Parts: sequence; structure tokens; C-alpha cells
Amino acid sequence: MIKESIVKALSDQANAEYYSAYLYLAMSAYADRAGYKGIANWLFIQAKEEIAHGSHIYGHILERGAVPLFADIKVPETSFNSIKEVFEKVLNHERHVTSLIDKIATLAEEEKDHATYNFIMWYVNEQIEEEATAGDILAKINLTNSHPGLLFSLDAEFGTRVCNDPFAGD
Ligand code: OFO
Repeated sequence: MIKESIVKALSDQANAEYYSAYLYLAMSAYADRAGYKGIANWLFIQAKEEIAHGSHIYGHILERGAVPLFADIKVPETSFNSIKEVFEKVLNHERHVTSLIDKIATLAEEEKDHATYNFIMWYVNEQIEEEATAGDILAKINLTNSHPGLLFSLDAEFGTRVCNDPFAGD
């Protein structure tokens, strides 16, 4: 039987994933209005992936025989000053999410909940990729300081991103 402390921690994490989606939607809207349709597409797809991350956690709680807890989703920041600022905030946010995931892994160890520990490892690995991707994008954006035209190439590249369901087949 899954413990209440674990149900609470996983439910909180699902909420944090939905908040991530909300934040990335707000960033996508900013990029769209600023004329960067490709970057808006990239952020919109990122938001969809965050919804998949959150829903997968809810599915796990149900699979373990418990009921997920629901709570308000925080309103995200909606005004940004530049695409660079957006991706600085993406990177900082993903670092924060990593710290949340790590706490769940620690709790699962303490509670000797091997199923949750095994489940949350997917997210531990995913966060390595999330931080690396945000860091790489930020590095590319920093290059645009001296070559502003590069931002348009980046925008075109990001416009090609398509959504892949990370849990297809589960
Ligand atoms: Fe769910 O990976 Fe970003 O937050």
C-alpha cells in the first residue's frame, strides 16, 4: 500500500509539472507576440510534454491504489523582456524542478518505497536532459548578442520541433 506521504509528494509533483506547462505556455505566448513563431512552437510543445509528465504521475498514483490529491495551479509570470530572459528562466525553473524530483527520490528511499523510487528515476534522468537542453539553448542565444541574425535561424530551427509523447506505449 502506498503511504500518504508519498501520495502527497507525488501529487505535489504532478501539480508542479502542470505549473511548468502553464509557465511555458505563458512564455510561448510572449514569443508568439514578439514575432518568434518558431520559439513559440518550441515552448508550446514543451508545455505539452509537461502535461504528459504530470498526467503520468497521476496515473502512477492510481495504479498504486490511491487517489491523487488536487490543488490550485499557481499563476505563472506572464511578462518577459527578451527571448534570452525567457530561456534563463526556463533553465532556472528546470533546476528547481530537479531539486523537487530529488526530494521525492530521497523520500521514497526513506519510506523504503521501492516502486516509487523506481518510478521517479525516469524523472531524475529526464531532468538531466531538461537542464542540458535549456543550457544549450541559452548558450546559442548568448551567441546572438554579437550576431543578432542568428536568433532568426534559431527561430526557424525551433519551428520544426514536433511533439513526441514520452510515454507512448505505456
Ligand atoms: Fe517535467 O520536465 Fe520540465 O519541468
